[in-house]
Amino acid sequence: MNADTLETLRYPIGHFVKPEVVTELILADWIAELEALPVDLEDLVSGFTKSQLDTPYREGGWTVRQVVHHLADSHHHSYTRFKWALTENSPVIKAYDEKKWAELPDTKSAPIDLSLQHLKIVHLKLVKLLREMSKEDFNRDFIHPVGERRITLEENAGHYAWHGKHHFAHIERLAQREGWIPAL
Ligand code: NI
Repeated sequence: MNADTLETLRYPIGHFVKPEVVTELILADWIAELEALPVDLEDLVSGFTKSQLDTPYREGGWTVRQVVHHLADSHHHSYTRFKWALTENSPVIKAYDEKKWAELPDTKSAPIDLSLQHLKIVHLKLVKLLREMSKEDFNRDFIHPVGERRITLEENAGHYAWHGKHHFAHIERLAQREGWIPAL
């Protein structure tokens, strides 16, 4: 397998690139994408068999089950980061070891319905929050301890809209390659 293929498998929709200017339209699109993710994901995976759920999305990658649980873990963190930044001044957030988290039993082998429900509720609350945030709220920020990077809530919204689509594409492309769903 050449490097290009591995890159395409790992980043099927490319990396997140923050637009120079985030217009209200772009922000509204990101929020709509966050709103759609849990339902789209459930539609995609709810008919999968146990062995399909335990298939890695690429050689050496996470299984479909791990990807679904990772989305719940990750977006739960993101929701908390929004709340921290809205209530504290530039707080330093806590990173977590997502690779090790993905090996814990609630991620490695638990029914995906737990995380589909978790993700659905977290996104309902997150979207409610985002839809009522002002421009000033979106300019608030937190500090990520890795590289001490300052991340605005505007960027965080875009990043997690991308992150949902990124992992959705992992599962969708796998299902198309395997013939579980029709290819486009
Ligand atoms: Ni991820």
